[in-house]
Amino acid sequence: MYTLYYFPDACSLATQVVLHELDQAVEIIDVQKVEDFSAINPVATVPFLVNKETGTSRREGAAVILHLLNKHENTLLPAAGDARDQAIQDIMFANATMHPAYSRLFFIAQHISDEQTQKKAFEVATAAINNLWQVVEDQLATQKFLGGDQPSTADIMLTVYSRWGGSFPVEIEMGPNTQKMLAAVLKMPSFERALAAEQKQSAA
Ligand SMILES: N[C@@H](CCC(=O)N[C@@H](CS)C(=O)NCC(=O)O)C(=O)O
Repeated sequence: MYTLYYFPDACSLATQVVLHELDQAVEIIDVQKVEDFSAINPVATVPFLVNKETGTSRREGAAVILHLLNKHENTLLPAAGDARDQAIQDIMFANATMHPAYSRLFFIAQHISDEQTQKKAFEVATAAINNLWQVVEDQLATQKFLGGDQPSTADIMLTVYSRWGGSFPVEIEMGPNTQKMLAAVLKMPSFERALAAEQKQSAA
């Protein structure tokens, strides 16, 4: 049994989806309802995962997900060889390259108030994001998902980030292969369940 600290619609949503894929029980806690989250996680970022049986905790999205995939039997991460290396590369691409590219949008909206400077910054950040989605599009030219025929962890992570662009005055461009991949991941029962759980918590 796990406790997952999350922020609605944030990258922690991917961790919750993975937990459902692994059939692991999870209680989710919205950090906005926690009085002093930095006392629990000094870095104050989500996802933050606590194993309720051992009391041990994990932070950093990619490390949290790899910890879960190494611990619980699954088909999301190939067991060995080149396929496993590629899957880990895809996870790191999502977490350490695409996520920070989107994070710039949040930073610009929060910290750049001059209209012209903000517009220019959004343009530069959007071009970088679109370039990364083109990399995804090219990788999906010969396969439905980044890992092959079935959704991989990286597909789940990218789908979570793809939902963020709508909150900003930017035109994010995704190719047809990417759009099909995202639509398929959005329909996964584990993804729908994770979204519903967050919505239920927010309403409570
Ligand atoms: N390197 C961290 C970054 C995670 C991250 O930026 N999470 C965002 C939500 S998507 C967050 O917690 N932001 C709040 C903050 O940075 O204070 C990870 O991969 O877990």
